Amino acid sequence: MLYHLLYPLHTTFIGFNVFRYITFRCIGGAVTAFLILLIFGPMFIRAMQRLQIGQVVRDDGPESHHVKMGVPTMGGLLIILAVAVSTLLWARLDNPLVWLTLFTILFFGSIGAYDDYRKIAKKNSKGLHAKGKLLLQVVGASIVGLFIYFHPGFDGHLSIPFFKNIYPDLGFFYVFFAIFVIVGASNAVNLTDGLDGLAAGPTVISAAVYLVFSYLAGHVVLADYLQIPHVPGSGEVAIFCGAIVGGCLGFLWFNAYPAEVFMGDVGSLALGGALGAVAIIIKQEILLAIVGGIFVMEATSVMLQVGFFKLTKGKRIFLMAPFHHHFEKKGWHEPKVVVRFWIISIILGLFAVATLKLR
Ligand code: 57M
Repeated sequence: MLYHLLYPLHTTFIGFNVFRYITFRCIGGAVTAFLILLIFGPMFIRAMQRLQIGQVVRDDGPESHHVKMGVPTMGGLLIILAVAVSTLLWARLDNPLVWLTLFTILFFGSIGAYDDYRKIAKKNSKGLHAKGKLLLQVVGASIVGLFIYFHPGFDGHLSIPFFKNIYPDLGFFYVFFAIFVIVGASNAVNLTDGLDGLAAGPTVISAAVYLVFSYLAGHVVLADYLQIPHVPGSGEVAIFCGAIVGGCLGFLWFNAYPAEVFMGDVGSLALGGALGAVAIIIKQEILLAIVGGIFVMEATSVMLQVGFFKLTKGKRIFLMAPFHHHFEKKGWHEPKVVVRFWIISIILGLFAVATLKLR
């Protein structure tokens, strides 16, 4: 919005020229989202306490989690609000890709909010039925997939990190692939969100890496030089990524151990879905498995554990899945698990950036 309001004034005052630059608006978006969380976070937490919107902690989890009963949840509402407000303020509103990212975060956030509401309103309820939740996620992801498919200049090729000469064309099947990526990312972030700061940290790192890639993909010269797909208009998506970075950093301020607030499904499903959608939009889908390696590892640990558990009628690979619980059960303190997962996430993020030159 600021671009449309202030950039035209650059003929009167040259300083307004900065609104033309995506880099400047990315920083603006990140700072705005961060400040929204920092300023409204305490009010939000107090309101949730007053409304008794607190976490219902399952008693079959690690014992150290029992003290978390009643911690205010649904902090994701504030993250989504911050991301939406700062994207609307700093991005160009004549760009359909910006609206697509906003649609995704709101759609997946609504699924999560409904799920959280059911868990909180009916204490001890497991929330939305797994099949119903999956169906809604598939609906949301299909809309994104079809939008991309019918978007002018659609390209069904996949870009494979490290291999510049291998780019299989999926044609219409790209829509199904997009559904898989978005739904998978949404659920993987949700599974990861089980320790203080564990989902928000890697989300900051993933969004920061995608900020860089979105900017590069939108820049015809840089994209050509780095041999990555050029997606016209995707530079504006970098502003959305910047808002996620700022919003999640602001959230982390309160979610750091010992957490004063959890993001709830409203946050985890929305952020995961948003990361998946960005990966699809800028055609760096496979890269998400590297950047979001922590989310992939967490989801894989659940699949292995559940599969093995069913196959052997009760035996386990990990002491508990998702595997952050495994380390807790082994006696690691919660912040140690979280910081070590962050370290892995940072290394994976740097590795993902390195793929730009290693091809
Ligand atoms: C939701 N939710 C957290 C919070 C957060 C198939 C199965 C593996 C699914 C899985 C599952 O349901 N995962 C998704 C995980 C919950 O956090 C809330 O949920 C939101 C995210 N969706 O924002 O609102 C708890 O996580 C802790 N937490 C923090 N800090 C945070 O910042 O400490 C969350 C955020 C909170 C809090 O304790 O209450 C959750 O873990 O429930 N199921 C599981 O994860 C369960 N695993 C399991 O049953 N494993 C089995 C196998 C055979 C399936 C096994 O390994 O034996 C575990 N989760 C719990 N207890 N709580 C184990 C049992």
